[in-house]
Amino acid sequence: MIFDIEYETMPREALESIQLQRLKATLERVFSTVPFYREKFKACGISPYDIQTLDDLQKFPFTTKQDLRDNYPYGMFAVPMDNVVRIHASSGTTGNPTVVGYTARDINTWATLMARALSAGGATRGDIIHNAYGYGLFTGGLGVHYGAEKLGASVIPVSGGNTKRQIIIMKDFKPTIITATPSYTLHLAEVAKEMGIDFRELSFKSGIFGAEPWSENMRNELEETLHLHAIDIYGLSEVMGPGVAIECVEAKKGLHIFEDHFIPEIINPETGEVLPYGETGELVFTTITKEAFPIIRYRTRDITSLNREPCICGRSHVRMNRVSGRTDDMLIIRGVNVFPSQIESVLMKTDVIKPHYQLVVDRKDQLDILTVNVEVSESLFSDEIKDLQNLEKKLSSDIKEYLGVSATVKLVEPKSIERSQGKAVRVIDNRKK
Ligand code: DLL
Repeated sequence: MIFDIEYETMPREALESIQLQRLKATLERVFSTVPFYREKFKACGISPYDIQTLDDLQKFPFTTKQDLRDNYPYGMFAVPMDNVVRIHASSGTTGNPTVVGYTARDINTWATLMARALSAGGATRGDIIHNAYGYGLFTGGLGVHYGAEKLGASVIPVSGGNTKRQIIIMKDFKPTIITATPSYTLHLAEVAKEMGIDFRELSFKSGIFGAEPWSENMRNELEETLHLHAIDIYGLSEVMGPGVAIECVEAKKGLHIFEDHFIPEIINPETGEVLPYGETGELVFTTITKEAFPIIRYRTRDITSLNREPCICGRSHVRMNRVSGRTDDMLIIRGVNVFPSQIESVLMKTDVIKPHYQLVVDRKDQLDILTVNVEVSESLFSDEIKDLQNLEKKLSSDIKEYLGVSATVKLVEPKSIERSQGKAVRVIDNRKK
């Protein structure tokens, strides 16, 4: 179902005219209210009043995570704190967290976009949504929550953790939609099994999975194991939170970006050059309706490409392909670029492999050593050592063949890799220690 038929199916020309008008207003506002933008625009010799076409946006400078950290905590806010009704922050492993704010109108916009997103993923007012994204400074829990209420669905604000209780709730409350990270959902399924409950017999019809990269092969695994439509949802706190883009249940092929609120660009991460439609590079966003925390040409570090082909669902908004990884997650192993999700794709081609894996990188005698620890099914692990060794060799050679990188694959006991309640930790890079 399309939640907002007018905006979501708007013909390109009308959409671009709205984008231009909103973009101008946003640029003018940040110029007059945020010293950071004013100084940056002046240093580049550009004025928001010069903008004539959408392409003129390319003349404006990028904003980076470092800029947000430098202006910690509230330096990039475009409204007085009196008007801010909510604050979120991303933890970040290094440096200051990034802090974002919302006015009451921003919260309403976000709820509407999340209602659109949930609808695109198959939810209706009749659904019961088991929301296992974490509630708190992370945007996942509250973002989905407000959207579910806006849609008129019933939301169970279960948050992450307390896994056994979640299974009982799923059995008794009969939710029809689950919202969680894909990795935590697999953990839920695993714990359900231990408790003698088959996920496939629960009442789920869709799972709205995001907040971390996951592969197409992982989708197949999720759909088979859980017996539901596995839908990819994307977002980031700096731009809003979840609901910046989502796949439609009809096509499940690329995520529609809500272009009446966000302008996407793809750039070459090394040179900053804007790339044509279809090419792969770093995703950059400009928000055009946000009040408290507008952001101009934000470099997300996420790698993807854009697709303008019409979609069978009728939405006119551009689609971004599945995010394959982040520029800062990319491992360089003896000069070869590798994303964890590419390794995941190779591993998941084999039936006996469970989707729990971790990459460990070490450096010995100036050489990078990549070890892939991956769990196998219970039955296989109790099989003969020789079978395990053969499978390890086969997986190593598949990784070499598909990705051109040498890796030692180690099959490990089921449940030996630590489970996360939110975003999975896929890489341990000991070179950085
Ligand atoms: O992860 C917001 C979110 C919550 C999205 C729930 C979807 C569902 P942050 O914590 O700020 O916000 O992290 C944003 O997570 O730049 C991507 O690198 C990654 N990410 C988010 N969604 C996806 C996805 C939330 N579907 C960062 N596929 C982003 C791949 C994703 N990566």
